[in-house]
Amino acid sequence: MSRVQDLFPTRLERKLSMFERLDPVVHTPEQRIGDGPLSEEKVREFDERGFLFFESFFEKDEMEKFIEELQDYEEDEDLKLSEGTILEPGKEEIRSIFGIHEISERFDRLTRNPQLLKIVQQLLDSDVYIHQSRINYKPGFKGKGFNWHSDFETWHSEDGMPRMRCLSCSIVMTDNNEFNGPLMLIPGSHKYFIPCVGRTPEDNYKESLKIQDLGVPDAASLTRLMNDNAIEAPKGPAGSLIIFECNTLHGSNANMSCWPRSNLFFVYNSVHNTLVEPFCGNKPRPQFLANRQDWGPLKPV
Ligand code: 6CS
Ligand code: FE
Repeated sequence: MSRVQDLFPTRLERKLSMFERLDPVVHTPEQRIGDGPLSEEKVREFDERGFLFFESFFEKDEMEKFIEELQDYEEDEDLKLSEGTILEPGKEEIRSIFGIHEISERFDRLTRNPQLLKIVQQLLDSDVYIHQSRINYKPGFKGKGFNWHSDFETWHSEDGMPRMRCLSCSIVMTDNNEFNGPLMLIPGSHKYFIPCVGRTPEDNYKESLKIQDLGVPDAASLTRLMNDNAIEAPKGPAGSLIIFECNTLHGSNANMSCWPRSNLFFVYNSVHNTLVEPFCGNKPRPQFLANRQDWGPLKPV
């Protein structure tokens, strides 16, 4: 069986230097970049920096019902035992719930918010479907951090995502401040692919979703990009929105405050970028991590 060519080799035995990305960031042709809710200026900012921040994209009180639902999940012992729920190392608090849009009608409807969909389509220039959804709870005092990484490096290697035509919408469910481990991003880092060293063991996700050791860029590459572009940590009230490109380097610190930093993540993939066999050579990851069953274009509610 002919395999799709692997343009982004990673999880290697030997280090390969970073190289410039091969795909456009904004897939919409220049003459049509203004066709959508984002101004041309905002589209160019996404192209240049690899993320956008919208304070109070949704009103704080719109988040109330979502927060109540998340609090119910924290008390749901069955849900805590399901494979799509990842606990913090101490095995008490929930770290992440994957496939949240398949568990909850309310969250599913939110994936099809008309304004959000139009923005995503304006950037990817295509219909989209949900590759992955998750809520990262990051509870007060107990929420551990996430090492620097490119989501695309994992989704290409472990899920067989061919190209960079995918982005994440992260909706801030509880106020993100400088103390409770806000998402940190390196502006401009999406323009480079950093091959990572280390072969991927089968069922790697059982470890990587707690502490990611594989697919973490080397310190020299991170240092170069941080010195070139600094680090930014968008902060804002519940309802704020961060849109970041699938290859933008991001991570976050542990939550040392008493306030939870619960962020929702919807990953929108172009219907022209559907998954093939994982490039790392392992068996495909479970459906709650990488959607292989429903690639139909999302329609607004
Ligand atoms: O393996 C994954 O798909 C997950 N890992 C991280 C650290 N970010 C993306 C995604 O949630
Ligand atoms: Fe990530």
